[in-house]
Amino acid sequence: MKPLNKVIINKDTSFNPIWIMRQAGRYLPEFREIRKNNPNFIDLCLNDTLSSEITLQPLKRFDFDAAIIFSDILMLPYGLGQKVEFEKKFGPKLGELNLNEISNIDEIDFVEKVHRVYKAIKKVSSNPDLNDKNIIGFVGAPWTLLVYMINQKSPKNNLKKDFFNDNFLINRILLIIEKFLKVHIKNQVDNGANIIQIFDSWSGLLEEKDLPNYVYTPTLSLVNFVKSLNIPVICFPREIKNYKEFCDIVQPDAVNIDYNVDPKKILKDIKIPVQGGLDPKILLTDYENLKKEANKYLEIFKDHPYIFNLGHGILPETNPEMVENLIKIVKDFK
Ligand code: 1CP
Repeated sequence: MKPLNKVIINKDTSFNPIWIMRQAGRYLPEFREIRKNNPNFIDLCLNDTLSSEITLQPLKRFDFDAAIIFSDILMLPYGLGQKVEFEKKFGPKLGELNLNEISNIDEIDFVEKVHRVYKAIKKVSSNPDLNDKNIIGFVGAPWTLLVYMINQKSPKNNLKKDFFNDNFLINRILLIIEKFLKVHIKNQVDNGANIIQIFDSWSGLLEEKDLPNYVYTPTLSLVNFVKSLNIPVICFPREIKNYKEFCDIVQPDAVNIDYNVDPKKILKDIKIPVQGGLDPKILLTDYENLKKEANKYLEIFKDHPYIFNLGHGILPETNPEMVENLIKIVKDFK
């Protein structure tokens, strides 16, 4: 059995597997080297030779228990024909969203645009060195994708003023997103992904009254879909105020927590396996502090099925040596 499945399915508490969000990325010099010569980020994700190599980079250095495929949640709008670009120091920049156009996209058009992501997963999953590792496929949650597609850039500062103006449009787009997320998930699984993580990076932007329509209902539909494929599903409803309510309604197989929540409260409230929590900024401090903070999570969850991870993606300025230290701390704990 794969390490994450032992925890998620068997509820094994005798060890804590570890992987980290954005483990394939900018903190690694070998990634920056490839990135330097590949200025177009989407093209890089669609280059299955390079994207499979980037996926493997952190596993060559470190004893992680899972590979997460090098791609992006914004491959979905890209596959639907919306323009997606990444600008240095600015982040994602999306083109105008045309409902007529995305309504006319069919599954074949979509898969044709993104099939190289699946080819990369196939390459990674058929690598015998990864036989005892999980291969994590992922998608953005419908709400988070809706945010990028309508807002056309990161909502870091705020959502467009007229974001919620056209309810009809929003609900139509949500249904289209949900339909193609299922296509995207199915193809990742068919090519060897054996866990799916759903990233809802912007669920914290919503008021409580809007959660059922934008988060709970569409995410539940995806969670049920992944379960129907007999694959575990991990949800990350980042900065949601009520993780318990989310878990009660959406019922993922495991939940990733962000670094603002109190792990003791999570332990009390949540029965399903937990992943993550450590603030990525801790990796910018020193060994002693890292040990203290990592041990806090390991202690709190010592009798609860727990996958070690961060409370958000690793920061680009992280020293890879600190990742090495973290893995050792986690592996030596039990
Ligand atoms: O070199 C670069 O400039 C590219 C940086 C980068 C990388 C390495 C982006 C742009 N995406 C990725 C890869 C990526 N994105 C992965 C790969 C696998 C791994 O984890 O190693 C994953 C899982 C994602 C997921 C993703 N993309 C999320 C969800 C997680 C999160 O960070 O909240 C989101 C919101 C995105 C959008 C996105 N893509 C890239 C950036 C910088 C962003 C965030 C922009 C913003 O702040 O809104």
